[in-house]
Amino acid sequence: MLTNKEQSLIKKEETFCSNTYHPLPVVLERGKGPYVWDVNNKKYFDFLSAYSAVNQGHCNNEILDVFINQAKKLTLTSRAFYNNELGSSLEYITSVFGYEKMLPMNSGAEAVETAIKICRKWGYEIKNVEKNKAKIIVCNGNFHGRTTTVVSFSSHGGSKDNFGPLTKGFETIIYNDISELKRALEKDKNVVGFLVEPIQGEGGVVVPDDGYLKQCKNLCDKHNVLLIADEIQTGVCRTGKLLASYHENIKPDIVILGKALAGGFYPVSGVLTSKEIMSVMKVGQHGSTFGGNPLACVVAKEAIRYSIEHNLSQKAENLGKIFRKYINNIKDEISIIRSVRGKGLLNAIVLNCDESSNIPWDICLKMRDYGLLAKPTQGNKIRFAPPLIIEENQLLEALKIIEDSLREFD
Ligand code: IF1
Repeated sequence: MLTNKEQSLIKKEETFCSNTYHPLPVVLERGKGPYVWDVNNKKYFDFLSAYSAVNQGHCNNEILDVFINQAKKLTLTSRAFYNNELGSSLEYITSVFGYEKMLPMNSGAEAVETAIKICRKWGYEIKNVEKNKAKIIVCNGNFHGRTTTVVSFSSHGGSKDNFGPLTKGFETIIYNDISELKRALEKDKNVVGFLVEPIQGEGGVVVPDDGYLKQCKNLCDKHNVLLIADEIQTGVCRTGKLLASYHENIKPDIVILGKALAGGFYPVSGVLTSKEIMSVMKVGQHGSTFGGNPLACVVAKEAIRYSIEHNLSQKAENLGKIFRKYINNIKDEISIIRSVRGKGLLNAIVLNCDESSNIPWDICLKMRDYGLLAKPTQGNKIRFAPPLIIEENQLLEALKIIEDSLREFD
């Protein structure tokens, strides 16, 4: 039961905000580490982490210090002037990820848009594709954001219907089927890029077969096509490596980062690539008022430094194994569990119910009552993605809540 306070806050949000979401009924007020508290001071494990944006934990102290110090000094200059933080922050971030250049933006969708622009321009100016013929291959079940161009190649009707006319120049292939990519590359010499998520998040945590990305990279190289990895959700240690691409030892031509790049303090995104590819972008051809501002720069630098120094990749790798093993162990006793899948701490439990069932939602309500927040995705799946700073004993406590909740739906 919701308290009067919660009901009135929910009502206010529904009245004054656009109604494009269906939130779980819980009203949050503060967070620390892996926990959030609601307006009644009830504590929860946060197993969504703002869709993997708070990998470093809520209100991370070390990022907070940097954030406050910079906020007192200088927050925004625009790129009309130089600022003292942009160069050194990008020097650090590019060196950590092994790229030469970064184009800083704010939201994830903007960075995807930016990568598409860079890729197309590279196609015309370096690959010499005929004017206005450049094509980018994308995957069925993708999620890359909400802008008009990005929804143009979404496979999800609700994200694109009645937002047309849509942007042309994209072809959708089946994810995790290398023969599809091979066919698409062989049939059209105007392909300039392949945009792919190393693990599909919104697709329901779809982990491709081992070797898929590696084969994609080889095919792209063979056809002189840029492999663009959308690591907005999978990047920054979430899947057990700094980038999910590292699981297959590949270096995408372009990497897109967002979300945890700034630990939840600030919207910071960016496109990483080589000097050669980035060189197609010239003065006046792209920009953003906020992109590359000094506050964003120091926060991103600190968020990455923190993630590396605290070995969040290794933590995600180890704890992810514990998570999947625990669920696999109880799977046979609890018939509502069909399977568990994921990498690192990006996991989903697939439920034995159909995609239109209310059971996933009801399980999330039950977990909420027991003190854990997560949300259904793609009908019959629930995504579990806690902050990576969660301790093993905390994870075991959370797993008990998940188990107890699932048992009630057996
Ligand atoms: C919503 C999902 C997650 C992303 C990838 C780009 C973006 C996202 C791989 C765009 C954003 C979000 C946004 C949020 C829901 C959400 C989501 F459920 F839809 F799939 F995370 F799992 N590439 N993902 O996952 O980044 O512009 O939002 O900063 O739009 O409702 P953004």
